[in-house]
Amino acid sequence: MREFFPEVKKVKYEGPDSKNPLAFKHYNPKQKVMGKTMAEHLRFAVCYWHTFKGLGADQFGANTIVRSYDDAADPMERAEQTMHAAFEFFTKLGVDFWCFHDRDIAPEADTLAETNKRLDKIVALAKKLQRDTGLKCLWGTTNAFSHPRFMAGAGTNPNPHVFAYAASQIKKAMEITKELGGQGYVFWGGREGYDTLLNTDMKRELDHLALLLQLAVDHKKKIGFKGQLYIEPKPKEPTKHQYDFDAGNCFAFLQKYGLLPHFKLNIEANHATLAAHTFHHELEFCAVNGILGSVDANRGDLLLGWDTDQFPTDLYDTSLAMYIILKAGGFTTGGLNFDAHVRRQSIDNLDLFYAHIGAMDAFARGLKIASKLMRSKVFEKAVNKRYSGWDTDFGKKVAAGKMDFTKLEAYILEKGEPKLQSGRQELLENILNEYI
Ligand code: XLS
Ligand code: NI
Ligand code: NI
Repeated sequence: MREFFPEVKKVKYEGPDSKNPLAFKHYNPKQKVMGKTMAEHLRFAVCYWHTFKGLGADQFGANTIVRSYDDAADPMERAEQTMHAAFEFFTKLGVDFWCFHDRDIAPEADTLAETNKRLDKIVALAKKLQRDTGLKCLWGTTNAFSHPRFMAGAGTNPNPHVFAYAASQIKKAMEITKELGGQGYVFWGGREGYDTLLNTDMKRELDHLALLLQLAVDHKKKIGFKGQLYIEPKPKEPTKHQYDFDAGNCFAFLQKYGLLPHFKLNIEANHATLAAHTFHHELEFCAVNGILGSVDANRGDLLLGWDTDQFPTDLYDTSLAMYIILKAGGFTTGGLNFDAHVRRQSIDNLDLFYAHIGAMDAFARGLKIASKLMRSKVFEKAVNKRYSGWDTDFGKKVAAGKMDFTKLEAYILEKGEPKLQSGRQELLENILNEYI
């Protein structure tokens, strides 16, 4: 068998004192943290698109990265080699999951029927490689945004012919995800938005987007696909305004159209910051509303206003993210998918390994820090204290809706000004630093 990543045999855990850049210092898959192994908590996935198909091209320049699996002249031979290379990488790195778009794994042919035949061929290979290696599919998705036919959207396209194309593509992508035992299926509305309202019927577009999702729910049932459906919010890019702007926006949309029971969210760190939220905020919003599903683990650059999809290395981010995930009871079908790509100048195979190793270690440390926060309950205690007025007889009566405006006014007329209390932000930030 041809080896595509000969530089690395197998990435192992060597502990915090190791100086080996190709070893984990913190991610020890079998180590137990709060009753589960690190691997069970973190459920790491490698994404197919950036990792194997992203070769460094940007809006200003061509590919910079040359990979050996990409050398065959025939597109299907290239797709098969890429699949072999991907499973070699997954195995050497030691992740349990992978994620893909339909168009990442097999190139489009001239007709939908031909394209679907290609998909079947590649999916048979992927299924065999999953069996051989024990790898699992975290989620599949459709690329209904790259092809020119989707320039004005997929579900939100002004032309029903394009809507039908998107539906056909999603149908097939759900079927192959089921075939691969996928634990989830993601909808990221790549061009489901608008660039100018002067040519846009927003009401229709929102209705049609909801309809497409409802048809997907129906098809899921029809084929007996058991995976969790997710929406991945993003506020902008490629369109100026995306309908799935952020978690709050998706929550309202799902409720309005009666789709809430069928969907959870896939929160991407960089999309949160593009929406002027923190990653932490988006995760907490999902957790308190019962829609926390899965995570696209990456980071942006606050000095750049776009989706840089960098590998996560910030311990504050990973610690606070894992803290919320642990508080919410941990992942069930979801996991941490590295929707991230190496920088354009990071052209070596080794850079792909360094990127993933660093990200996995950053989340392993985040998990350890979060478990300490959970055990000490330091923030939980501070928050409970801050809201303790609501646990008094008076607070309970107000919360239960037993005090109308007149009674509340009478209370103030009798008691006067409330006593002020400090929010203690600086102290709490110092405490967080102690844990990190
Ligand atoms: C793009 C999105 C995309 C989704 C899958 O910004 O993050 O990669 O995760 O379509
Ligand atoms: Ni993503
Ligand atoms: Ni992104």
